[in-house]
Amino acid sequence: MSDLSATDVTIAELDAFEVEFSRVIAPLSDEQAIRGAQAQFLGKKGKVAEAMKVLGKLPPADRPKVGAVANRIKATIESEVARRLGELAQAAAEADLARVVDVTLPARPVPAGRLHILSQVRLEMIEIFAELGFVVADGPQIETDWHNFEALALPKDHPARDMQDTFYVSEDIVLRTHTSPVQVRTMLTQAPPIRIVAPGFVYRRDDDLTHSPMFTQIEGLAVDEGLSFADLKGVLLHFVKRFFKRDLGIRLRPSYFPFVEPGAEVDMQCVFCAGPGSACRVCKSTGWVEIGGAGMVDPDVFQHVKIDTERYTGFAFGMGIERMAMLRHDINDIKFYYEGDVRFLEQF
Ligand code: FA5
Repeated sequence: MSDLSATDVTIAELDAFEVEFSRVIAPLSDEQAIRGAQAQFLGKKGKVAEAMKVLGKLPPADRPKVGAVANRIKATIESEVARRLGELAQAAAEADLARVVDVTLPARPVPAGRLHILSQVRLEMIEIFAELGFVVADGPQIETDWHNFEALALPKDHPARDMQDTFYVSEDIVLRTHTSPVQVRTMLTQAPPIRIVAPGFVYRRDDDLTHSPMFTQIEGLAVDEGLSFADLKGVLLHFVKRFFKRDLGIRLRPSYFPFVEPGAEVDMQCVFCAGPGSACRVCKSTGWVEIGGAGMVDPDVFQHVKIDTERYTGFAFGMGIERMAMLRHDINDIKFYYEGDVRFLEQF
């Protein structure tokens, strides 16, 4: 056997650390112990450092070779430590998962937003009228006195103005008290035939269980040659049957709105009781509930918007959307709509 040089001995010693380290680390199963083993070999006073102390005594030409072996051993040990720590972390994560997640449990519902009940009802109403050829029209909520009242045959100091107690912004500007000014705006900008529905917020000094200072109405207007009261009744009857998905009747009670002639209050059969006589808090045992106003467009209004009264007739109607939603879903206080309580809103 030839004599081994000091260089060969050092390299053999370093090589042996690789095997030794594998043996030391194999049974270890926690991070601290593994880090300890790493320090035992690679620490400042570790085995590799100790072995490298002889470097200064080796022939200068051999030193790079020994250094390279030392670096390789260092890299091998470090990568082995990283691999083992990775395995430990993975096993810990899996154990955690197995403990926390029972995949057989039913899923928790994810809370999802939805349309407000008034929006749902508004869209449904629009859809039913759209089937009859009505398109949506819009108008401002801050409205001129002229559009809201005067053009609708309600001149200043007309007693019927008191029917809708008004929020005035200035002498000539109001928060619209109904959606009827959209009739005026539409007729000023479109020639007949006209068929529109106009949903939107309106404002009145009004506040009780079924009345709110801000609420929503939907207006309907049709102007064409030969339209009659029978057409109005047909549209409203169709709407009520479609909206409540029941064969309900309507009745038109003579009433006064200055912008229609003849004018009527629209009643529908009560959805909550078996008719007159049964104890019902909604219709107060009459069997009928009021849902809005309607009538034939007054020639006075046509004159304001310059539509030929000889050639055209028209009908109009206006309903409260809160009211329709109350009847549809048995809601007994109008404030529920506006309070934003999710326990209420989630029911729809
Ligand atoms: C009107 O506002 C008329 N512009 C309707 C109309 C249009 C008549 C076209 C003729 C032709 P009225 O004031 O009755 O009418 O209101 C209509 C509906 O709005 C009522 O039936 C009711 O359902 C609803 N309503 C009225 N005031 C309030 C309020 N303060 N809060 C909630 N809903 C209301």
